[in-house]
Amino acid sequence: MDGSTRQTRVTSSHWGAFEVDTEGDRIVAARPFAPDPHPPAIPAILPAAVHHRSRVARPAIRRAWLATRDRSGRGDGDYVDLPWDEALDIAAAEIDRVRKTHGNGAIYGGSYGWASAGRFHHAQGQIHRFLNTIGGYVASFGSYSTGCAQSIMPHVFGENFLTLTYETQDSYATIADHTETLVMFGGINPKNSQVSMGGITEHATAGWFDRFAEKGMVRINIGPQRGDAPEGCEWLPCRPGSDTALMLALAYTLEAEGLADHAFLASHCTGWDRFRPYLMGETDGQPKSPDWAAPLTGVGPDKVRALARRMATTRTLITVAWSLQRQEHGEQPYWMSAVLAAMLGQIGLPGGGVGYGYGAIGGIGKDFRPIGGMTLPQGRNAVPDVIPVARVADMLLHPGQPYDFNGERRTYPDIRLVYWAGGNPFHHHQDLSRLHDAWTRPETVIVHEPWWTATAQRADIVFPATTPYEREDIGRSPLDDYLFHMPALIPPVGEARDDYAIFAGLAGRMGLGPAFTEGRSAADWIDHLYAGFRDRAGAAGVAVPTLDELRARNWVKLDIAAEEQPKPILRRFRADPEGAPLRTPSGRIEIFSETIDGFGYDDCPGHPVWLPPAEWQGAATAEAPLHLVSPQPGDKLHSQLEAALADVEGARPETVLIHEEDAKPRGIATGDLVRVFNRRGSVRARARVTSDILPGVVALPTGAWFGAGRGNMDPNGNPNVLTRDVGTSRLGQGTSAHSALVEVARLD
Ligand SMILES: Nc1nc2c(c(=O)[nH]1)N[C@H]1C(S)=C(S)[C@@H](COP(=O)(O)OP(=O)(O)OC[C@H]3O[C@@H](n4cnc5c(=O)[nH]c(N)nc54)[C@H](O)[C@@H]3O)O[C@H]1N2
Ligand SMILES: Nc1nc2c(c(=O)[nH]1)N[C@H]1C(S)=C(S)[C@@H](COP(=O)(O)OP(=O)(O)OC[C@H]3O[C@@H](n4cnc5c(=O)[nH]c(N)nc54)[C@H](O)[C@@H]3O)O[C@H]1N2
Ligand SMILES: [Mo]
Repeated sequence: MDGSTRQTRVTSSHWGAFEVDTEGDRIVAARPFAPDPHPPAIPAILPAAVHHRSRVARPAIRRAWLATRDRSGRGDGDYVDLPWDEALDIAAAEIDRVRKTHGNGAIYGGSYGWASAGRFHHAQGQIHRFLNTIGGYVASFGSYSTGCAQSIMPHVFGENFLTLTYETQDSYATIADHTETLVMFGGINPKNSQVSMGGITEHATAGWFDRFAEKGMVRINIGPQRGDAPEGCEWLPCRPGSDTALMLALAYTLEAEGLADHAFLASHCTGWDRFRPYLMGETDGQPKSPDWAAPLTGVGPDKVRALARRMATTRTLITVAWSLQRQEHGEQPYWMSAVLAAMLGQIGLPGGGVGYGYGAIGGIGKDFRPIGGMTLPQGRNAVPDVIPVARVADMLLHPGQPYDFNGERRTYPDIRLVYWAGGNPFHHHQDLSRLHDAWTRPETVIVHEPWWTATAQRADIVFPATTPYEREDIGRSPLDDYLFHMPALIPPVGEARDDYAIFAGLAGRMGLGPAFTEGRSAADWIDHLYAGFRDRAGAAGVAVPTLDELRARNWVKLDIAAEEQPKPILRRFRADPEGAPLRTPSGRIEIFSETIDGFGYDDCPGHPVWLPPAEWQGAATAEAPLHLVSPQPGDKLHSQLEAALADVEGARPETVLIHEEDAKPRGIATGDLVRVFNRRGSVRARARVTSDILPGVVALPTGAWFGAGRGNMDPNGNPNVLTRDVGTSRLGQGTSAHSALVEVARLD
């Protein structure tokens, strides 16, 4: 022990605040933050993760790339450590070469990923500012979380999807007061609301469900897993990918039994007359009745009729998990849920209508006065090219090839250099073998990472980045009411540098130092950004301490609770559809969209329709008879902290849930090692046999580090070895992660 003092301070993260003990240059313990009523267990693993042997210690360059600019061997593990100056010289020269030879449009900097919670050192802001400074880059649109919804929902409600969810949906308080029936497609899972981008301090979802139960609210979880909603909710098992059929059957029942609100459909919607003939079977001879839907969904017709009647006669809120649009034809359940809610005529009423993403992140359902945030200005991107974020492998594999996206015909750019900071595509992208092939195309791949992730292991130049615990920052999210000073708890581990310092070093070498830094150190930027935030908050009537005061106090709770916040857009539209129209072409909710119809897409026509995915239980084969869903992990955020979690005895491979009826004929018992596989690849997993999952469905969470070379079995259990890399449709082009068929066998 060196006589250095033990210190305890609080910091923030995407999964909330926590207390950290340090001794000298080491983090020795992390504990829950006292004001948090339901603190997650995630921080406990932090000390082991921060000081893990898999930290990137020094700048590293792949030996074969350095020698011959080899592109085929990415993943070979053979690196040369270099001093910072030399590595930065090489990287700056290479970026310069690419932009001068091929133009900035040959640099892909979409760099998707969650990175860390601090506002200044957020890797996405840093990389985009840097790439804009040097002349621009090919960017990405949307997210893996909600990319498909971000494309379809503006056509339906006329709002940006995130504005719609964050600014028009009811808070849990309003739901508790008004909702009588809560119909949750894909559940609402407190496990997922542990996290929220930028931080979430008081974890409240589980507490709200206790309130809902006390109030006698009927809470129905529709989907493949009982565990997707808190205990005490009713579970209506439904096949993954079939929700649109179930929604259509509910809608059919409303119409057939005279329960639909035709007055609301006439006053607030457009296109009911175009949709009704499809619903009732006049256009295709197939009424979308509960009997029609039953073999598709697995839900009995009587249950559907009873639910439709209850929804029509009580204050009903339909909620839809983000997972429903992370699948092939994900546009349809999203659009159809809005049509179903419109038929109930409760949109804009407190505790009624439809809401998206409750439970997905902890910030949704909270209700705070907006006081603005704190972000590093990113500058302007001189390159107009943008790809839908989940089409990255298509882009690398097919330069120059045309593709459709939300009414536009676009062309994939010819990418020579890929730059990633703050994301892990070899964790998050679908069909990792295909991504591996795509990854051999660019001439150079540069990655900033604290850990040797699968992505870092496939980069030519790896810069070791600090974690948030090794640098000063401010923690603040618009969906949270706390403000944190995040102190540098320990010095950088190894030779790690902040993303800001790395980019400043590159910009300087390219003669653009002052343009990137504006002459500010990291501390100057934090001062500057904080001052702007404090001014805006002050203008909104919210007192925020000075930065020095905040440093001394470590954290404060902001007085931004909204007393029954008016949710303006849909409330006003309901009260006055002519005076406060939506920003759709018709000014109304679009049940039929002339715009979408005009695109002429057979995979997303002018009104919601049932379109089966290519891979789901309805298309099960002898080789791949089980539907794989790949939810978010409960014990961490995506692939973060995985290095240390994987060290825990028995933790890897990851656990796959399988129904007893499927386990039995395969001779599988809880604890058995199994192989989950399809024609795209195979992974090792550990079975847990349960009756809380629909027979024919297996669930393997995301986040295990992809640990295989191409074509080999992944020993750790990353589901993206198995998922299918296709867009949701030509409209949304989101990820189809939840649409995959697999087989499971015991490993002996
Ligand atoms: N099959 C399947 N796949 C999915 C999903 C699914 O449901 N099913 N979900 C998708 C969704 S919604 C998402 S959001 C993605 C998540 O995918 P990602 O956001 O890519 O996952 P993370 O593990 O959070 O990756 C963040 C990386 O940034 C690194 N990092 C952290 N802090 C810093 C920093 O300060 N600087 C730098 N340079 N690096 C840092 C971390 O070590 C980590 O490797 O996964 C997607 N993939
Ligand atoms: N602890 C933790 N929380 C997280 C994250 C994390 O990594 N860890 N990641 C965060 C991120 S980035 C995001 S985007 C959100 C995602 O939030 P969600 O999209 O809500 O979460 P998922 O876990 O992908 O899926 C929720 C459930 O949907 C069900 N499901 C899958 N397909 C279907 C279907 O076709 N129909 C129905 N009805 N149900 C289906 C599955 O059983 C699954 O358990 O979670 C966030 N929360
Ligand atoms: Mo996400």
